[in-house]
Amino acid sequence: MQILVLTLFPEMFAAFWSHGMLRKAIEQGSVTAAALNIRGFAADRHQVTDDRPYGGGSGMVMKPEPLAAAIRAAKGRAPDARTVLMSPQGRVFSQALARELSELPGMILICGRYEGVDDRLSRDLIADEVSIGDYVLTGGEVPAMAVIDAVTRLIPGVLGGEDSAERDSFSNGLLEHPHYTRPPVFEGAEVPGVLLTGHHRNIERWRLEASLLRTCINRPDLLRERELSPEEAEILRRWHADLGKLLEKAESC
Ligand code: 4HQ
Repeated sequence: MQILVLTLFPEMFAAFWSHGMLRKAIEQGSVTAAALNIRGFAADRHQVTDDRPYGGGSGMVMKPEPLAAAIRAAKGRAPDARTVLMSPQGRVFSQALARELSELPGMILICGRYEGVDDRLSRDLIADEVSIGDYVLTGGEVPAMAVIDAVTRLIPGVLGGEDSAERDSFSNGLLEHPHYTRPPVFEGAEVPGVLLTGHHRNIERWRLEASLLRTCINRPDLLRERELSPEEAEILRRWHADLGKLLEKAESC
């Protein structure tokens, strides 16, 4: 996948792509990544990229001409890439959207600053708008990094053939089960015994039950939206029966 980022702060991305899985993906050739400075596409001597808002008010707006020139230059370098503006008005980012984007040949991520970009830009130069959530940031750079991180780990070959991307929270609509490593006792807290038995069938069942319990407690909204597997339904029915018995006892109190 070809990734181009348009930003006023390209230096923010240097550390981002030189670490971890993204660095490996780039070395491996599965991903190419570059950040282009929007300022370099401003035509005037002072390379101005912002201006005062029509209609008045506080803050500045990103001028359309440098951004349009930057997007056209990026499209020249990555003709098949989708242009995506990072914006609170965009489609809310999710694992499903990450998967959709991971199937593209490329992404041109446009990062605004100040109050945002001149709205006339969105006409034909911007194919998609993505928000990483309902909170206000100072720029699109952190959202672009979140999108790149979530998307690149789904590109075939990037995770190194492991199945962890598939099992992660949200790829199956449930939160992940808890994880443990050595030592077996940490500050008095033990690792659940079943995980030390080597009984894979029991371990899988324990993990599924732990996933369901976590999701039930922390994110019941996820559980409501989800279609249960027969095994999951069976676990919920058992909880229901166990709670029913406890209630019967409570009612006689
Ligand atoms: N922005 N998800 C960039 C965001 C945002 C978000 C506010 C985008 C500032 C200039 N972007 N403008 N949330 O808060 O994507």
